[in-house]
Parts: sequence; structure tokens; C-alpha cells
Amino acid sequence: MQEYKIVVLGPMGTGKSTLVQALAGGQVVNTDVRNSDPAALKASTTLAMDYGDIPLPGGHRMRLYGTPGQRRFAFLWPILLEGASGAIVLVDATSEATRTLAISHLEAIAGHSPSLPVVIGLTRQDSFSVSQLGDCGHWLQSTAPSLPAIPVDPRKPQQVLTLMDVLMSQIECQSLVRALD
Ligand SMILES: Nc1nc2c(ncn2[C@@H]2O[C@H](COP(=O)(O)OP(=O)(O)OP(=O)(O)O)[C@@H](O)[C@H]2O)c(=O)[nH]1
Ligand SMILES: [Mg+2]
Repeated sequence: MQEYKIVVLGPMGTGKSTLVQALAGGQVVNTDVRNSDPAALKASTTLAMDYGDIPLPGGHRMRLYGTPGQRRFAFLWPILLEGASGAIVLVDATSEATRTLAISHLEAIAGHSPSLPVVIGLTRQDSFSVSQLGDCGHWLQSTAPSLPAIPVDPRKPQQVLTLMDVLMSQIECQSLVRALD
């Protein structure tokens, strides 16, 4: 039996808690509280983490952790990354400010475990303009040219599964390379 610990990072409001909820359904531990940050138009924010335990085919399990997005909780990101098999970084593709903030989440991963498989999920595609597509592509090229990045609506389980599929392929590929070493 194999356990996969997957950690979801990304700036505030990019959909981390929504993604954990979409994949784990009702089986979620959520630590959201009322948001007191006036800069973010958002009713609630994660204080510690989201946690979902998902059974996989073949008796395997996925333990899914959503991190708190606010910078003041950055000290928690490496703690939650401990023992991770892979990470997802969610970025609001329509917001330049969010893209800039996401760099610190990518740096936290690189600083903690440089070879960890990572996939970037680009959210808010439903309110995406053609000019934003160009800006986002440019950001990806300059910030994370070697990471897979795919569009995802964290509210839609099917799209989250596609994102997971890409991450699990990365994880499997890395174990294969390790076995061949
Ligand atoms: N329209 C749209 N809404 C989205 C999308 N992704 C997330 N949302 C919404 O944006 C909000 C995101 O909230 P959360 O899931 O709490 O975000 P979070 O990343 O956990 O935020 P923190 O815990 O504060 O860091 C929710 O209301 C989601 O329904 C998307 O792709 N499109
Ligand atoms: Mg959250």
C-alpha cells in the first residue's frame, strides 16, 4: 500500500480549499475563519490547513493538504511540505498581483525540496481575456519554464482529477528515474 502526500500551495483566494473540497468531498478537515484582510474580497480564509484523505484504486491513499495562502503563514508551508510526494501551486491566471505572490510559494518549494514534482494550476479561466493569456504565458516562461502548467477550475472535480493525473505522472516518472539510477 502506497501513501501519497500532496500539498496545495498558492496565494490567497486561488482556490486551494475549494480544490481539496472538490476532490475529497465531505471528508475534509477545514480550518477556515472569517477573513479580516480588507485587501482580499473574500468571506473566509484558511488559518492552518485543509486536509482530505482520499482512497485510490489498489488500496493506495492520497493525503491532500491545502496550505493557508496568506504570507503571514509562510512559516507553515515547509512544515506542510515535509514528506510530500508532490505539490500543486494554484495561480489566479487573471491577476498579475497573484502571479507575483505565487513566486514566494514556488520558492518555498524549491527551498524545501528542489526535486519535488510540481504542477501549476491556472485558475479563473472562466474570466480570462486574450491579453491576460499572453501575460500569463510570459510569466510562466520567465518564472517556471520547466514546470507543467494547466488550466483548472478548482470547483470542478473532473478538472481537478486531470491536474492530479499530470502530477501523479510526474511522481511516477521520478520514481522510475530513481529506480534506474
Ligand atoms: N469563477 C471562479 N471562481 C473560482 C475559481 N477558483 C476558485 N474560485 C472561487 O474563489 C474562491 C476561492 O476560495 P478558497 O478556495 O477559499 O481559496 P484559498 O486558496 O483556499 O484561499 P486562502 O485559504 O485564503 O489562502 C471560492 O469562492 C471559489 O469558488 C475559478 O477558476 N473560477
Ligand atoms: Mg483556503
